[in-house]
Amino acid sequence: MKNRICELLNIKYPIFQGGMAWLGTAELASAVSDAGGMGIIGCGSADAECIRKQIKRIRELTDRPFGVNIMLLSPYIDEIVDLVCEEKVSMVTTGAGNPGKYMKRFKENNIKVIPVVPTVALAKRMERNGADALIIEGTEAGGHIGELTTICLLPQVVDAVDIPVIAAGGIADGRGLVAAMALGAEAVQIGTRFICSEECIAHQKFKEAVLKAKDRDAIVTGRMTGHLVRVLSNNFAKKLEEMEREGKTIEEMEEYGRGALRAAVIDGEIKTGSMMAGQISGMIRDIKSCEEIILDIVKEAKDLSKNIEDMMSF
Ligand code: TUI
Repeated sequence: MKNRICELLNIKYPIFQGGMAWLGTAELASAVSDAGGMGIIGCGSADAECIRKQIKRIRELTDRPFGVNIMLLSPYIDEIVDLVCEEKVSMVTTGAGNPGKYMKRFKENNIKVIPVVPTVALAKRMERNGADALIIEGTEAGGHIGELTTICLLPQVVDAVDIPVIAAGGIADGRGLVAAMALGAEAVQIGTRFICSEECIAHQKFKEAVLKAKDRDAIVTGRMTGHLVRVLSNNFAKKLEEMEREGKTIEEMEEYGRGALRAAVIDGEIKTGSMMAGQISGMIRDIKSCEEIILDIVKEAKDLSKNIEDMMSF
């Protein structure tokens, strides 16, 4: 049996790096691609000129395939879509919305499209619209999230579509890769683990906050407004909760949150900034190179699948 994701994208290992805003830089993405995975430049809310530079830089750094993650709530969404078409990027992933209205343009420009979907309904719709594969992201993930867990959403989407599915949310090691594959995924996408990589430009204080986090420290904000965002608990998260209790408007909370992600992850303001990270933070103990992270995951997964075969000899 061949792996359709590795074939589709011409990569060695079925491991994507999540397209994290501010952190999905050319340096991080090229390190992941060079190690045989799929490096992804994260646009977040950056403008097209900034992302054009990142694309130019990654092409200088590596000859391997890479992708661009388009955050659909970006104020620069139209110029980012123009940019990836102009630059003939080979693959885009999309997040935080429905990319339906851009599908035709992506396809006309030969761009493979892999939307992140949080539900079975959107997965089916994206398959009908011409998506090449899907990323299902469970609520374990960091940042902007849906309600369903990876373990429940993944097999339901796998059963509902014929295109390959990539699992995201709560995966950071070989056990996670094997589990995802057992549930029908053909690849995994990993974000939080790559924050704690040597090549990630995250502020040392943010990396240390991820390393220090325990199982229950990555909490969800925005339950009342329905705009769920998972962050490591701190004064910023508590203030948002308080604003929700006080019935502040979404606009007021957005205003409070503006600039908070950059403050935490780049400037190291770990008390007052937004430390987006997944539930798996509690399991991450060290900083390694992207190559080490990927090779460790692959080795652990291969060893584990042999052990499972033995355990199944009943
Ligand atoms: O996009 C993410 N995670 C993110 S994006 C981000 S930065 C940000 N900046 C400003 C505002 C909001 C976020 C931080 N983390 N993950 C992928 C993802 N996509 N999670 C959930 C979704 C999603 C949600 C709804 C995808 C599609 C969708 O469709 C709704 C619809 O229109 O049907």
